[in-house]
Amino acid sequence: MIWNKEMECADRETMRALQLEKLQKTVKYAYDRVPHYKNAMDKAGVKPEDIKTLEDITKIPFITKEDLAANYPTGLFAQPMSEIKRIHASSGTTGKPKIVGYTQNDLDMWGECVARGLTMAGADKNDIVHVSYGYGLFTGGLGAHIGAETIGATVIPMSSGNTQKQLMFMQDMKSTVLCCTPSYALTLAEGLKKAGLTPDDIHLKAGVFGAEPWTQGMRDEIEKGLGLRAHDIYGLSEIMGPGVSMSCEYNKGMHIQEDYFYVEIIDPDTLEVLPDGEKGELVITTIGKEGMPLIRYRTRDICYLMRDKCECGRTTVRMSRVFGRTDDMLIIRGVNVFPSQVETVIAKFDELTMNYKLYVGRENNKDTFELAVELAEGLELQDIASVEALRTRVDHAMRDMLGIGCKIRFLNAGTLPRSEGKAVRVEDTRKL
Ligand code: DLL
Repeated sequence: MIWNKEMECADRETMRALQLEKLQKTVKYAYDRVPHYKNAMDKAGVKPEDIKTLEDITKIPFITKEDLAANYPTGLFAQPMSEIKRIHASSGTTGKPKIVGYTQNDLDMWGECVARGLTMAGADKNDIVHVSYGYGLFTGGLGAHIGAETIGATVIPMSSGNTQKQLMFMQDMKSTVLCCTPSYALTLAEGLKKAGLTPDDIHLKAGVFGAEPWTQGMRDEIEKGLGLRAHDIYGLSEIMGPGVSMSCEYNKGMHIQEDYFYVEIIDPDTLEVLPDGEKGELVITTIGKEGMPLIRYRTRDICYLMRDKCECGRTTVRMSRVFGRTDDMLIIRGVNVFPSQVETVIAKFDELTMNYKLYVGRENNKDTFELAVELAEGLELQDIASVEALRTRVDHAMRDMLGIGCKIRFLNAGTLPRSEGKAVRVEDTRKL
């Protein structure tokens, strides 16, 4: 168990003083060692000594995905390769991957962050942590792994895929904590049911799910299907991987590891910093990373911050769940649509499963928008009267949520491909 009360329960002034000290160090370190920061700060007319308060961070320009691409592969590294002990990379949808380098201290810090998260899930050395995130360049597998090792748990490095084997190990090895994407957790729950088993036949007590947006509806379904308490874990390769933040047992947003990450929320259009509670783009500054420090990294993830007291006793700022990414947002017939809004609608219908896909295209100069969703077991497409009545209700609910209608295609249960990692929810042929 790793609950670092000194950091996680610090009072505001103490935490802010620590953050300022670490921020000042980071800015100077990056300015002195990484040409990108020197150039960007010189251009903005700001020197490391100008950072006198935490708010002075706004004087420093943002760093973006595009800057990472321009410095591919290792141009943002602040240490020679002899000090870089691990490389991870995020695939990205286009172009070259984003390469990230970790020093030994960075890896230790990562272990500590994930360990704090696993502790929020109630895990300790007596637990069997079943890691079904993919291992490899993706940070999910090895990130969960390092955290589980740090708390001294028994780790099962399953990686993703082969659902039947996963379930066999889960039963035979009595796994107690499951780490995977929420969409793969659903696939596992479905596999369990198909095998004629119930949550009572396995031993999971908690799940640590992240790497993709998910809704409360999906959480309810996973908790029921696997008989565990689901926790949300957030992170991104560029910054570290999983463990930047994680939800505790009260499920009121994710506690950010503030002694390692300074966060801001900005309006993605005006780039102004927004107050707590307002939804915008999350911007993260690493205050303690050596291999590849990032100052004011625009994550593209949309969420808001909360600072009210959490019953668990941790005083760290919390981020809401991620509603989507600015670049996941679809603009259909001029209306902004996030897949998570569609998921919220689907979750309201017992007749539907959470297996869905959105198809967006263009015909005769007009956007087309279709939702394909599987019917729950017991309801068949042949049952025309009930299916048509359902279609009308789903159509109304979609219009209420999104402000635009869509074509609805129902599928029999089990038709759509199942996710083993991050689910692919959208096929937008307009971009092709
Ligand atoms: O997905 C790191 C990770 C692995 C996080 C395992 C949690 C668990 P990337 O592949 O670089 O890294 O993708 C990062 O995934 O910017 C978000 O858009 C999304 N994401 C990550 N965690 C969550 C979450 C890993 N809990 C991108 N909720 C991020 C919603 C998430 N979206």
